[in-house]
Amino acid sequence: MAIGDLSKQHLSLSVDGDRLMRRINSLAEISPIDGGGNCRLALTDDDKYGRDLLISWMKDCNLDVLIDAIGNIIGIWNIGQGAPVMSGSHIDTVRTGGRFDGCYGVLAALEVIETCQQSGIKPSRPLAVGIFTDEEGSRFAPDMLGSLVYVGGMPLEQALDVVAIDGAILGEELLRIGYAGTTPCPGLIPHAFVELHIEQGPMLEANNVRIGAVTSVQGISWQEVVITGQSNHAGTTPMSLRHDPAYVAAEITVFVRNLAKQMGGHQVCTVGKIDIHPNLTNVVAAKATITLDVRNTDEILLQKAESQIADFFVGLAKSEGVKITTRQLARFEPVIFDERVIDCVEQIAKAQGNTVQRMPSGAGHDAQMLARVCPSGMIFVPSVKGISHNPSEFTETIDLIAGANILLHTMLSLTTLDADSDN
Ligand code: HGY
Ligand code: MN
Ligand code: MN
Repeated sequence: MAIGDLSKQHLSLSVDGDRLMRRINSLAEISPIDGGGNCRLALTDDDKYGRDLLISWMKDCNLDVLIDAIGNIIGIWNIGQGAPVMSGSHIDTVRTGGRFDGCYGVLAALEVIETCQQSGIKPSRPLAVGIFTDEEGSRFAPDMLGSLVYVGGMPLEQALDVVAIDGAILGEELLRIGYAGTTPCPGLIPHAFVELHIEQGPMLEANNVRIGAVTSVQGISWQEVVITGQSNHAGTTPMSLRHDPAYVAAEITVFVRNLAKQMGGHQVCTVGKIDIHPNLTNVVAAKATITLDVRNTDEILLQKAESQIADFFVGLAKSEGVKITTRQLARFEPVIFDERVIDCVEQIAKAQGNTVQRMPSGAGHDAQMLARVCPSGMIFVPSVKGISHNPSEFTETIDLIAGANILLHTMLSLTTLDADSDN
């Protein structure tokens, strides 16, 4: 897709970088943690305070604000006709999050709309910014839960019944923080969707490239694995008589790491959580609960990894005399973005004098859900040292503003995207 006429007419138009940075830093003052990041787990009070702040900024821009039944917030500048061009992301964080993951994309989208409003531009379509509930999935699995419900990928009732890692019920938490909205799910289908996000990986920095025109999002498989053995005395129980879940958890952790190394390519495997019970020095554990995060850009290879892990569990349960049960927490196939959106991002990035490369996303994003219902894509800016899901997550201001300007012109271009033209 070529750069849209509206964008061409206003190529000199750019965002107010100071205003964008002020908002990123103001939002980061809610639930700060050491190291400059945030802990704003989905549907906690801190998430509510962040939501409240964003809605106040949306209202300052005279947006129509909708809150849907899963708590997604959609701010719409109702100009022009038809379905909106939408951008957005999330403001919930992992427990040790940075200030840019998700928040940058939401605030850049708001900045784009405010810039257009102030410039007197009259897009032919509404422009919208979405804040999707529980993108991280850290508290309520799966990740991208809000955008999944938004596009009809999970029934609302099923989502409202999800139990958090702390035992809370999602629907009750929505009511408690006052974000059980009345707008129905699935939501308004955008004309097109584009998400701006930090890369959260090392590729752009390593290649000394400023912008990523994201081509796809890799497949994601999350499992909770519960290992039940026999609790016993650490001093009296001979090694040959043990059925030790802590040991089995360690074996699984080593196995999945070696599997990823052996498969190579984009294969990644992570044991992020290990809970041992009773978690005492002189007690052979009764139970261990771990989580597996397994990803690959190739669905067949992802399935291969999953089946090798399942086979390993069968052998291990037998040899160690333990019971291993699994629960799927998330399973999303790889998603390919719309060629026209990728093309548009790439052309605009170049037209604005940036280095740009096409690349897959290692992280999951709300855009991968919106891609189920409309032409979608993503724009990446570099993460310093490739670090994210870590309070020290950082992106240079010049890159943040460059990304926002590409978002501005991509959204304007997408207002003239012919939905019927070939992808
Ligand atoms: O898990 C992910 O990739 C995203 O951060 N939710
Ligand atoms: Mn994110
Ligand atoms: Mn994240």
